[in-house]
Amino acid sequence: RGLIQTTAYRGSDQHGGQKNKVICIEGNIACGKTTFLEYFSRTSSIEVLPEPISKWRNVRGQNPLALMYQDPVRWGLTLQTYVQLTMMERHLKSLAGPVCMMERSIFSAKYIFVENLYRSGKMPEVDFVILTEWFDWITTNLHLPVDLIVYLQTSPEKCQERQIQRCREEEKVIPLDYLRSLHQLYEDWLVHQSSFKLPAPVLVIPADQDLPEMLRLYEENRDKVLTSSN
Ligand code: DCP
Repeated sequence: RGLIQTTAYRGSDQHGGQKNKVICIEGNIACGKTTFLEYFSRTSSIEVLPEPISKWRNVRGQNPLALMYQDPVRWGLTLQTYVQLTMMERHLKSLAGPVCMMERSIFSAKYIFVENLYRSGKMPEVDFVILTEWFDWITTNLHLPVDLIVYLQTSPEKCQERQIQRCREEEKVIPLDYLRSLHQLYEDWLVHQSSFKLPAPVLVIPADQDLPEMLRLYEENRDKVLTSSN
């Protein structure tokens, strides 16, 4: 415990005692998180940590993301255990720079994806309980601060359109109902704020528009994104 606390503490005190800012970008599958992160990494001097999806598609030659989509009951725990580990790593890394933006968080991994597998009957209770034990231990014993959540709010139909367009092999089996369930969980958590504890204040940006309009909206929200976390 001492070692873990020292590591997290050292990270958060690297900038002359100034607190680091951590901004998490949240939203449904294919809502445009990557575009948002790219835009801010191009136009400001913040550090950006994209979602570790390449690791989820290839860990020592294994593809737990594809396995989970093929058979969620069998492989949901496998993928989500690894997602939880890689997100925890990202949170600890986020403490190394003065302002850091990261794609999703350990919180949405648990409150949205694990929760959805469990509620839809695709994750056995024992798997859910074990993931919950891990999550509770991590969030109780490690310091994983978040200063702002940016929620890119899309309709499930728009996400499906974008997800079909980008044509990621593993995702070809995703039905609209899956995107609808994730959407509902996101709305309950970040908009109605009626399900799980929020780790930080939320800024909602509507994100159904085409790219030029989205870039305009990002620019319009630049100050809110970069300063509301102060
Ligand atoms: N995923 C999952 N469980 C998690 C997190 C993600 O099953 N806890 C899955 C959902 C997607 C893939 O991993 O199939 C990652 O896709 P995202 O939509 O999160 O990332 P993108 O880069 O595609 O997002 P965007 O299109 O918004 O940039």
